[in-house]
Amino acid sequence: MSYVDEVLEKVVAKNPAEPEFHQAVKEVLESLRPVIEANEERYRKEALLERLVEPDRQFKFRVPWVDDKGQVQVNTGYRVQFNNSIGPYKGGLRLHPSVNLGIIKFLGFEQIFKNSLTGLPIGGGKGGSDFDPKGKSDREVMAFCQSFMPELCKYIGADTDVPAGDIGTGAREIGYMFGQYKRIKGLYEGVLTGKGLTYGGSLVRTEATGYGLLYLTREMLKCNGHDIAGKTVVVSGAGNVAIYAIEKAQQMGAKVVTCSDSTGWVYDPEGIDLAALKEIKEVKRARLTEYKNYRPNSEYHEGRGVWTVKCDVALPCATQNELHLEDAKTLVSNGCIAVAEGANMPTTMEATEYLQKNGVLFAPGKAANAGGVATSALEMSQNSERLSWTFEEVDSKLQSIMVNIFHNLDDAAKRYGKEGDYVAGANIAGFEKVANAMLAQGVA
Ligand code: NDP
Ligand code: 2IT
Repeated sequence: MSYVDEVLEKVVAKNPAEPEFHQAVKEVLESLRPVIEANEERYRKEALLERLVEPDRQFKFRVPWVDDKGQVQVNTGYRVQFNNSIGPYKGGLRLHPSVNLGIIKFLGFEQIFKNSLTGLPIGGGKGGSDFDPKGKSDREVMAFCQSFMPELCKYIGADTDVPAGDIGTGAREIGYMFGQYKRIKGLYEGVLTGKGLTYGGSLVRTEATGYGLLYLTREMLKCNGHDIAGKTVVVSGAGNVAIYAIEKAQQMGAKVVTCSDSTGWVYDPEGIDLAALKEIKEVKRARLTEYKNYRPNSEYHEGRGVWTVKCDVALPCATQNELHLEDAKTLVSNGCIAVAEGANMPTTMEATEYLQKNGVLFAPGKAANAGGVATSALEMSQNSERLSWTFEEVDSKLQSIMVNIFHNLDDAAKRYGKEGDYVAGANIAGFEKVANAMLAQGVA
């Protein structure tokens, strides 16, 4: 049996009931086959793949807190420190009722390669909780965050592990967590990124994932003879990534006609009204059903459906496995030319393969959404030198990082005879740096 197949089998056997983790490992290892085959003897002897798929350590802990009725609630907290061979662990905290160890492990595993692709010195980690911030008062969210941190703070630090936002964790949650870390440790350090601008945050971090997604998408389109200006774009999600992807797409002259949340989706043929969307989601924390009050000519539909809308470019920006094979078929038959993942692993493997086979340009999340974590690393740099850079300075660094990422994965794909396969390119380019560092640092 090939080394890759052997390791894939072991991952499933050793980590039962973690389907998302299996999926993430399978996608990466499948596309690394040519690299592994070229170095099989050495990698086997070094157990390089076994070491790569086993987190350095994982923490699971109780998070008790008191709700507004005086009732004690209990959630589960997680932090998985996956690989720190190229820098301190770095990755977000997801707060969503669906969170379990397998989901955090898939996200942490993806983060290793994503962080490597940024070219910055950050390792892979991820954490979160099954706590649902939706519908909770600010006081309840603070109570949760203040109970989450006393345990989490034992494992993190500016030079060891630096968490940030993800689904359900935005500036409000990061603020409460930072305040609690500071109280417990008595340390004012860059232990979290995505902080507010008055206490060590970086300009552009809020916008970074969505903006970065568009910088990479524009480069991918340009290198394949297309211009983002004038394109019709469909976006899923209505959170941090989706909102700033829509903003940048509009600034680039594209027309974005959809967005969605977990209850339904909006089709606005004249183009999404960004000010209305920001007010609904960022200020009121309300449902998309409200969008029609601002835009009477738009349509609201329950359930999922953004991929049925005719488009040139599709940007999944909500969550994992939200774009299925059937959706991919619809996109292809509607003439879609490019899909770029703002979310982590939003496209199933079958859908990805179908899109690629049918000539759709496909940018995987670990490359396309790397602008968020890259700007987090820029926030870490600013915290270390105790300075703040201007918006223009951070934004221009973000642009070069995203353009570089695209060319790195394009080149890596070409080196292995897989021109245009950006999934393979991203996995190979991300892996090479981490593998070199692991081998250089000995058995660890
Ligand atoms: P937010 O919490 O800000 O927004 C998430 C959006 O996706 C919301 O509109 C939410 O709807 C929707 N959503 C979440 N879960 C589901 C679900 N199970 N089914 C349907 N819709 C869902 O999160 P972000 O925008 O930060 O994150 C979105 C994606 O981008 C995630 O995959 C995340 O891992 C990834 N990502 C985020 C980065 C960041 O910097 N924030 C960086 C790189 C990747 P509702 O509000 O109704 O739940
Ligand atoms: O998935 C991701 O890259 C993030 N949620 C951002 C992580 C970070 O550390 O900024």
